[in-house]
Amino acid sequence: MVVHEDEPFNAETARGALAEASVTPTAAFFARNHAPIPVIYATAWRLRVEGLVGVPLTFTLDELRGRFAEREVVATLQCAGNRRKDLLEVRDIPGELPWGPGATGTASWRGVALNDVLRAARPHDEAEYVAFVGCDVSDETRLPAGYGGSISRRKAERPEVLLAWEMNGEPLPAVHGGPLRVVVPGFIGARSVKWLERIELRDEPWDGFFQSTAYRLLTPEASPSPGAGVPLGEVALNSDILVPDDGAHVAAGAVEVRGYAFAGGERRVARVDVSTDEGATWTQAALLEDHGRWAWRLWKAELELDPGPHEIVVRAWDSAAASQPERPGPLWNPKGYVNNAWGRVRVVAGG
Ligand SMILES: Nc1nc2c(c(=O)[nH]1)N[C@H]1C(S)=C(S)[C@@H](COP(=O)(O)O)O[C@H]1N2
Ligand SMILES: [Mo]
Repeated sequence: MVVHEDEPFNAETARGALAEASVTPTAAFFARNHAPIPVIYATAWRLRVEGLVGVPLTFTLDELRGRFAEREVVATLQCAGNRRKDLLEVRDIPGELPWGPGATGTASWRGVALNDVLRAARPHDEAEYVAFVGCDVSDETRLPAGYGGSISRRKAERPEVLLAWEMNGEPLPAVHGGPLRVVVPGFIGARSVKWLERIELRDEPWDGFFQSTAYRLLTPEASPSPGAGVPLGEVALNSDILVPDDGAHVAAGAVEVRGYAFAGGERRVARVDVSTDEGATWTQAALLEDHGRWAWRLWKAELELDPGPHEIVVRAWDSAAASQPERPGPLWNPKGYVNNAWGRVRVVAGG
């Protein structure tokens, strides 16, 4: 892993490790934390469901497991700051971590459908948003409030949105939100709130820092403030090259190129192309294992490289026939979110 910060712990998966399996091993899975990992005593932990509901509820983990049907979803999590590094080359973004392409990963998550729990609480009609609040407190907010975020009730009621206590068949590790986290497939990682303690049904989006001020897309000249810009939800279609590594020396001749492509929201990855001539000509990649609509696709392609330096680029297409912008420059924004430009690595082929 590439560790960006020890406290709070922030680390991404190295390119090569990410390419090894289409379900990322838990030990290699990126960690994005805005605050120190909270210490939670499982026996004292409770989940509360409240706000605009007819029946406020409180659960222990055993009660949650005993009362609702268990479900499993293979889903990709991706931080909105993934690949910020390329945006930083355009202009500095003080105070934000320089994520490469490894602030993403795919796991199988097991838990209960959020919707089953919501139904038990009988939400009022005007409850249009579902907010999630964890128990970690970040210095960034300058307020004694836990990390939180919200999604629309429409998304919250979909069967893929889980309250998960298991990751890749093991109890959810503390660093990934154990004992319980939300998993919102297709949405930016920030909405998959870890160390979940409270679900609040609301007639407005969550008003905490990480919904109102952070994780919003601003124009280059705007500055982050509550309500400014567009709140991020669905992940934008993106792809990158994982093998060979950026800066690698490879043998000239046939070179295997591998990477990922992820279409957020409800879209699917339809096609992936790679190029060694800046997109003048493209070679179509083969899509590997399909883990269903909420997971990325790893892909591979074979390219012929003459001796000398090369830049390999990748672009994906989604099921709505959308593709990716060529350059990160026009995507620059003050917090450095959503770099969905073509993936690029520079390699040197040896004769
Ligand atoms: N309580 C809490 N939940 C959180 C965060 C956090 O700092 N605190 N970080 C969010 C962000 S920005 C991302 S990208 C994902 C990362 O999940 P992971 O650390 O399991 O990879 O968790 C989200 N949930
Ligand atoms: Mo994130």
